[in-house]
Amino acid sequence: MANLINGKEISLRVRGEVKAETADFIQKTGTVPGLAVILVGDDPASKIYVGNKKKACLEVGFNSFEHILPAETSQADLIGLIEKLNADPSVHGILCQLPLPKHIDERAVIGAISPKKDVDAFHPANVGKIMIGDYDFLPCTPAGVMELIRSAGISVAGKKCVVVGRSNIVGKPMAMLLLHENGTVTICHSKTKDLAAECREADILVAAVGKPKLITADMVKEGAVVIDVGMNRDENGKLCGDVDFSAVSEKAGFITPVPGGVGPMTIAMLMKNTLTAAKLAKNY
Ligand code: L34
Repeated sequence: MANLINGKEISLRVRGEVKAETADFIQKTGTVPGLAVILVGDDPASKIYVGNKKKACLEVGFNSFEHILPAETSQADLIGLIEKLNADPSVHGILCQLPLPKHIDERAVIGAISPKKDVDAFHPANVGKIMIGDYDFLPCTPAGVMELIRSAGISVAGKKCVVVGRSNIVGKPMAMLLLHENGTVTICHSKTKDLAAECREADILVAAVGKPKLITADMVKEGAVVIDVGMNRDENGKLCGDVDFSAVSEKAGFITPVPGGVGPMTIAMLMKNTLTAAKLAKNY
């Protein structure tokens, strides 16, 4: 039976550290870190994630500014709001929850956020900085995965790492962070010839596709570290990841659950990035 990597517990520890540092920062600068979160439309899952972000802000001592806009909001109005937030000194971090409605160009919106307030690290300037290893922010989900691996006492150096999924927000930056820690990294995707064979080579397997039970026990090496980034609903509406948890946990050495794995870490890392943004704004 695999060791469970408990994201809920680890995220609690990280948020506790951010809370203590925030109290110190406020005392020394008189500035309260502020995070603005924009949600366009009423996707039920996004509403839960945004709600969890607000709760975390209040818990660590940040100001939380929520902007809930109707699904019909125009791209120009959304970018107008972002420009206002860029200029607002009480806002240190800006996050526009994805996905956006189809009529809005995600790239244009991400590009409108000031790189200094881009606590998702999705802006091309920040993506480029990550690529060369000289960055202020790391994207929250991949950074959360690295923290889970570190907290479990697992070293990445020299390990075979397989990332399944190549999205700009998880798969690609995930591969880069594992590479920075000296992993030997393979990225798999829908055109990969033999996904099962690639996965079986992995000492560290990260699944970030969005397909329930894509990763089955036969695709996992005995004793491997399995990180499940998937956030899906199964046929009964129950939350599940990309990994067939019950079967894979018999074979893996370490495994993360869904819920209570990567999700809470994404939010903890967002808190860390927001504090970093506030420090940068204050030259602290
Ligand atoms: N801009 N858009 C932007 N930044 C992000 O970092 C995100 N992401 C992803 C979706 N869109 C985004 C998130 O916030 C995914 N994501 C996210 C955040 C939190 C949780 C899941 C996904 C989370 O709190 N998960 C809980 C369960 C929540 C539930 O009950 O549904 C967990 O324990 O996994």
